[in-house]
This record gives sequence, structure tokens and C-alpha cells, in this order.
Amino acid sequence: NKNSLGLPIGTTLDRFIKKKQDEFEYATGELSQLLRDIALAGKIINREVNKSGLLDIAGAYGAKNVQGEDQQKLDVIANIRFTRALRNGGQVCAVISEEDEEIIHLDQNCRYIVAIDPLDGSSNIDVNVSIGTIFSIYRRVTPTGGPVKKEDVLQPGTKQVAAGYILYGSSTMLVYTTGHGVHGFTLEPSLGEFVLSHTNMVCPEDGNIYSINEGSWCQFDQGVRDYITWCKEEGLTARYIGSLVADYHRNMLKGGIYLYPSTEKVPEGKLRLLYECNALAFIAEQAGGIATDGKQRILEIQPETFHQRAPLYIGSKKMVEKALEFCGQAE
Ligand code: AHM
Ligand code: MG
Repeated sequence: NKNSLGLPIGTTLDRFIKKKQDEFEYATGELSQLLRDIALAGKIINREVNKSGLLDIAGAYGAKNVQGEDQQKLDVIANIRFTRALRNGGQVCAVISEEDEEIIHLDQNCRYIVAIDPLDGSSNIDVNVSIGTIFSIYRRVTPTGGPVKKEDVLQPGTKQVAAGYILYGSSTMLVYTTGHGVHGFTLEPSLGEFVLSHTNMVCPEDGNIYSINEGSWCQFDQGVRDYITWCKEEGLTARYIGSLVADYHRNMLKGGIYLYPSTEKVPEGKLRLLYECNALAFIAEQAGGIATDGKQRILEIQPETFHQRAPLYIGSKKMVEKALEFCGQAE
């Protein structure tokens, strides 16, 4: 059961990365090492997530993050674990994280910048529902050896060299792209290894799932309401977990659209461009789907601030195009 990559299902992530490096898909061994470091951090966080119901680490931490939202203990733990793994791995000059106000400076001799949402779907942490980690990797634009600057971090999504997510679901999966297709690895818990389970993942061109928090109906623009009404008239299926990674992953596999539009409460949408939207947009496009803010490609938005938000319409090509007919402000 070899696949189009010439690698058998069950190949470990480490071997897969090694093979890709030999094929020069990853310019240097540094990116390979960085991907392995992220996978290791993912395994560590997976361990914490799995035991969170047992230990007194779930529940509100009592602090709020920089966006003023309640921070869960496990968010804090994941942030610390991730940053530590990237520091120890030694390939990263700076990390920006949804959980930190400022840039975290690491080794300025390194070339890579990582943007992470260490544990997304925080409202689902305490209740044993799927959550995820989202990451984007960029190459710095200023020379190595000097301090990392704002322009190194504020790059549009088109500049990502790799991006992915880890889904802590009924099984744990790591899905990533380096711009040569999307590949998925499932964690084999007894081995502690991510093994290749999904090669060249493709999002169906059309689908019948729509995912939106309809509780915000009264705050939606008329276009969004009209589109949702259309989905109902067409008899589509509503699915909404409230964990972006899980909602996105399901829709990519089955065919669907995820929407987080602007609302009265969150005029720019809720999701963060750098930590959430860009990584998923890169993956979506690599899988044949679309990601837009209603006006333009997510990947082409030039970020102005670290924590900026963007409306998000992402998923199967035809479904996103249909949604844009109702609620897009494009030409
Ligand atoms: P978080 O970063 O605080 O976890 O928020 C992001 C999450 C996404 O995972 C999810 O899609 C969305 O917020 C759900 O928001 P809402 O509860 O408004 O539907
Ligand atoms: Mg988040």
C-alpha cells in the first residue's frame, strides 16, 4: 500500500520529513528539525490534554490573555511547552503567540519565525471536546544575527514556508503543508509516533456541511443571514464544534464551509489572522479549497498588528464561492 509519495502508510513523520529533505523539498535541514520540534511539542501537549480531566490543571486560570478573554490553565501550559520546545530545538529566532502580548525572542542567529495558537478552542478544554494547536512558519526578512524586527513578524500568509495544525480529537493528528500538498499523520499512542495516515489530502470541491455559530444570528449582516437561510432551504447539514481546527478538519475531509463573519460584537471577526486564519488558509488552498475574508484571499492580507483579526470563510471551493455571492463584498 504505497501511495503517490512512494512512502507506505504507516511511515513515521520523522522518516517522511527525512525523505522530503533528501528530495530537497525543504531547503535545509533546519526546517526539517523545526517540524520535528513542533511535532514533539504536539506530543507533549497531547499528553497534557489527555490527562487534563485527571489533574487539577483544567479550569479557569483566573487570568485573562491579551485579548481580555479568560485564559484556561491548559492554554498557559501549552504556550509554555511549545515555546520551550522551540527554544530547545534551536531553529527559531522569534515566536509570536496568541497568548503573549509581545514577540518572544529566541536565538537571533536562526532564520525562522513561528506564529502559534498553542491551544485553540479554549471553551472546549474543560469538557473533553476536541481542541487544537495551529502553527505558521515564516523565514525572517532581516539578516540573521540581529534582533528580530516587526517586519519579520508582520508578513502576509503567502510568505509562510510551512503551516499546520494538531488536532486533539478522538485520535490526535498532525496535518501540515510546506506548499507541496497536505499530509496528515495520526499519533500512535503506544509508540508515541506520528504515522502517515492521510497523503495528499484534498478538500472536496463541493459539500453539504455548513459551520457557523448561529447564536450570533441577530448580529450578522443581511448577506450572511441570507446565505444561512439558503443553506437551510437547500437542506445542508449544520455542524459546529466551536473548535476551529476540528470544524475545519471535518469540513476538509467531508466537504463543507466554515464561517466566522464579522458581527456587531466582533466587527473584524473573532479569529486572529496570524495565529488561526493564515495557517488554515495555506492548508485549505493546498487542498484545493478557498479561504477569504469576504473581500480578498486571507493569505494576501498584509498584517498591521500581531493580534489582528479577520472574518473567515473557508472550505470547499464551490461552497465558499456560493457564500461570497451572498455575503462577499468583492467586485
Ligand atoms: P480561542 O482562541 O479563544 O479558543 O477562540 C477561537 C475559537 C475557535 O476555535 C472557534 O472556531 C471559535 O473560537 C468559536 O467561537 P464562538 O464561541 O464565538 O463560536
Ligand atoms: Mg485561538
